[in-house]
Amino acid sequence: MTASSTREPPAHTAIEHALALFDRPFNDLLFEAHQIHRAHFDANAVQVSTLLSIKTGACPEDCSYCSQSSKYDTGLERERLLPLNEVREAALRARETGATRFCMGAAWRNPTDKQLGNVIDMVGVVKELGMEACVTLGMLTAPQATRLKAAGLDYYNHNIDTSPEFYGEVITTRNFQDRLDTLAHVRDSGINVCSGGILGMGESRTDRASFLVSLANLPRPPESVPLNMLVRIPGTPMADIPSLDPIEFIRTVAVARILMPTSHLRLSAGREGMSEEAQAWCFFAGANSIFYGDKLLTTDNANQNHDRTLFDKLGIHPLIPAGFTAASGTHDDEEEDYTSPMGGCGGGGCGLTHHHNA
Ligand code: SAM
Ligand code: DTB
Ligand code: SF4
Repeated sequence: MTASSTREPPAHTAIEHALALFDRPFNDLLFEAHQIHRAHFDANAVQVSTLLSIKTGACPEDCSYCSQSSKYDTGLERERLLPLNEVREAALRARETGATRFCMGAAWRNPTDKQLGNVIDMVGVVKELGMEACVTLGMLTAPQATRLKAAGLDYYNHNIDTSPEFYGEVITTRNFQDRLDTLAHVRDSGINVCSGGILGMGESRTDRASFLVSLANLPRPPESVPLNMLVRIPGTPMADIPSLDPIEFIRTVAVARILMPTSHLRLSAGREGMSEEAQAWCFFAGANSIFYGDKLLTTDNANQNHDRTLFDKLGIHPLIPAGFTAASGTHDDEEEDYTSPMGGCGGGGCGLTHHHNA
C-alpha cells in the first residue's frame, strides 16, 4: 500500500470556521492571512494575466450580472468567433506589455466539438508565443477537457460564482452541481483549475463564507481563484445593487488566503473602481494575481499605466513562470534574471522567485 492511499482525506473546512474568520478584528485577520501568504509565496510577486473575449454576446444563459446574456438588453453587440490572426496579435501585444498568461473567454453555455477545435487552434498560437494559456468556454464534457489538455492548455476557468445557497438567485439556466461537474472533468484531465466568483451581488456574509468553503472543500482547491467585484451592467437585474464595502472585500481576500493557502488569488473584475489603497490591502491580505490590460471581456479594466505605477509604488514585481518566453529573450531557467516590460523591478534584472501552480 502506498503512503498516499493511507493518508487521511483532506481536512474539511467548516462554514463556522470561515464565519469566525470573517468576524475577527481586521488587524488580526490580515496579520494571520499575511503570515500564511508569506509562508507559501514571495509576498512581492504578482502573477499577471491578460483577457480577450474571443466570442462576445448572445449567450443563452441568464447570469444576472452578465453583459453578454441574451436575456437582458445591455446594448452589447454580438460578435462572431475571432479569427486566429487577431488572437495571435492580441496575445503578442499582451506578452509585449508584460502578461505571462493569456486568457480567452467565450459567451457560450458550452462549446460544440467544432467550436472547441477552433479554440484549440487558439491555444496553439498562445503556446507558440511561450505564454501560459487559459480558456473559459462554459460547461465541458470529460472528452472535451481531455482534448484541451492534449492541446497544451494550462488553465480552465469555470467559476462557482457564489455560495450554493445563493446560486439560484443569480442564475436559473444551470445549477451549482453543473459547475462542479465541469470542474471535476477539468481536474481529472490534468488541466489546472481556475475557479472563483463574484462579490457584491447582494449576497450575505454567510454566502461569502459558504462560497469560499465550497472552493476550499473541492477535492483539491483550485490553483487559481479569481475574486471579482461585481461590475454593475445597465440592463441586467444587478444594475442597481448597492456596492460592497471595500473593507469587506479585503476581508474576503484574507479569508480566502487562510482557507486556500497555496492558491493564487486573482483580483479580477472591478479593480477599475477600487482605490489604490484597497488594492494594496488586498495584496497584503494575500491577493497575488491580476488581470492586466485596458479591457476585461466587455468592460474596462484598470488602466495599464496606473497598474505599472501602483506596482512601482508597492515594490511589486510580476511573477514569471518557468518556461515563459519573454518578448526580448527566453526565460525558461528558474535562476535566470528577467526584466519584465511591465517594470516593477527598477529597470534591472528582478531575480524573481518563481512559484509554480502545480
Ligand atoms: N461563459 C463562460 C462562463 O460563464 O463560464 C465564460 C465567460 S464568463 C463572462 C466568466 C466569469 O466572468 C463569470 O463566471 C463571472 O464570474 C465573471 N463575470 C461576468 N460578468 C461579470 C461582471 N459584470 N462583474 C464581475 N464578474 C463578472
Ligand atoms: C473571471 O473570474 N473574471 C474574468 C474571467 N474570469 C473570464 C471575466 C470578468 C468579466 C467582467 C465583465 C466583462 O468584462 O464583461
Ligand atoms: Fe453566458 Fe458566461 Fe455571461 Fe453567464 S457569465 S451569461 S454563461 S457569458
